[in-house]
Parts: sequence; C-alpha cells; structure tokens
Amino acid sequence: MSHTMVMGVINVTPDSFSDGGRWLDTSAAVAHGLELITQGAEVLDVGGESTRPGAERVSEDEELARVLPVIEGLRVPAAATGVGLSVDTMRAAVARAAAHAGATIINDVSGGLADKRMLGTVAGLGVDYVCQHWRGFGREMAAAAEYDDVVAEVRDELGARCRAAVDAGIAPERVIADPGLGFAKTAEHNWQILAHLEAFTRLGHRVLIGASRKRFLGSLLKGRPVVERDAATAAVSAWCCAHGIWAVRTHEVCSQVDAIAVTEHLRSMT
Ligand code: PMM
Repeated sequence: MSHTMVMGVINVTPDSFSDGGRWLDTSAAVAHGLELITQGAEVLDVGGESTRPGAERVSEDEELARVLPVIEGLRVPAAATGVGLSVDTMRAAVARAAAHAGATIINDVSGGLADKRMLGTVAGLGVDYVCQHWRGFGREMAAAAEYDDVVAEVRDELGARCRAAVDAGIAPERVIADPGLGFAKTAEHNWQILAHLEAFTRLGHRVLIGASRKRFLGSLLKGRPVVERDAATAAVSAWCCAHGIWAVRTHEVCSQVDAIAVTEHLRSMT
C-alpha cells in the first residue's frame, strides 16, 4: 500500500505568505529543518524565492546566497535519516548548484517553462524533478486563472509538461507531478482539483500536493488567518493520503503526520 510523505517547507525569503522572514538566517533555517525531520518530515523543501501571487522575482545571486548554505547545512543530517532534500527553484543554475550542494529533488513550480535550460539540466543531474502546473509568474498568474474545465485542462497541460521532462531525458520514475494549487487558480479551481485527484494520479507519476495554509482554505473558513489553517491543511493531507498522493508540502509537520497516520491505519483495516 502506498505511503504519503510530508514535505516540510523552509522558505528562506522575506516575503513568503505564510513564513516570510522567519528563516532568513542560515542557522535558524537549518535548525528549523532539523526540527521538521524530528517531527516526521520525510522530505524538506528549501526555497529562496517567493512564488506567491504578485511576488517580484529575486536575482539569481540572491537566490543562491539564500538556499545554498541551508542545503549544505542540511545535507548530512538529511542523508543520515533518509530524508529527501528538495530545492524550490525555477532556475536551472540554482538547480545545478543546489544538487551539487546536496539537493536530491528539484521542485520547479514552473514545470520547466520559466527557464528553458531547466529540463535538460535536471536530466544531467540524475535527481528527482517536481513538475508543477504553471501559467506564468507571480505578477501574471491571477489573469491566467481562466478555464472551461479546470480538471481536464490542468491535467492535460501538466501531462504535457511531464512528457516534456521525460523527452528531455529525465527518467519517468523521477518525475513528480503537481497540479499547483493556487498557481493561476481561484479557490473554486483548487477545490475542483482536490475533488478529482484521480485525474492526476492517473498521469502515471508520483503526485505532490501543496495546499498548506493557502488562501482557499482561509476563504472556506470565513477568513481564518494564515497561521490558523493547519487543521484545515491536515484535513487536506488526510484526503490526499486516501487518494494515493505521494507527498503533501506543508509548513507545519506534526499534525500532518498524525492525520496521515490515522488515515493509513484506517485504510489498512478496510
Ligand atoms: N506552493 C508554493 C511554493 N512552492 N511547490 C510545489 N511543488 N507545490 C506548491 O503547491 C507550492 C510550491 C507556495 O507556498 P509558499 O510560498 O508558502 O512556499
């Protein structure tokens, strides 16, 4: 039976919507990563550029300066505990440097569209690749949230990007598909995708879901503030577990691990 893992987020950014500014200091970010491992995270995702709607891009040098020391600091403890180490980047150069520093997964929210060198670079690195559905940078994504049938269109566009990754030389078993909740999607679009997860698991790749603390959860819960959305996120994690999702990307780990353990226990009894 499949197991759903928790990917704990470490945003080394001043402006991410949920934890911006908290882990800008390298030692604080590494300590946070170690704590997430202790709490049961089986993958860590280190990001140096906020991808929230409306966000401005950071320079490549700035992104490298933010993520590399954190990846270097987490490399040995992650390897020793069998924890995957992911870098959240849209840049091929950052992907390459991060892999050399110890990253085992490249998490590209643009699915190879932001940097045309990305797919070929990842193919040469021999690491896993998260291929996310994407329709444009932070400033453009709200205007791109137009669909007739969001599930079919996101599935088809994501499937095409996963094929492009494989065509570029990334082994199919290394490709992880992610429908990209909140990326050029309204709250209703996100709910539709979550209600039809089988459309994405049928693509034939492992599937990652990132719902953590996102605005569509706050909207359902009548404006619940960002840091009070972990119970809602845990409900999504349980749902994802019940639908064969490989991993959930979350800011808080303990309650997600618990929600998944309960779901997996019940599933083992049916
Ligand atoms: N969401 C965010 C950032 N990176 N990566 C993947 N693969 N999937 C996501 O849904 C995703 C992501 C935005 O959240 P953050 O700014 O709090 O990290």
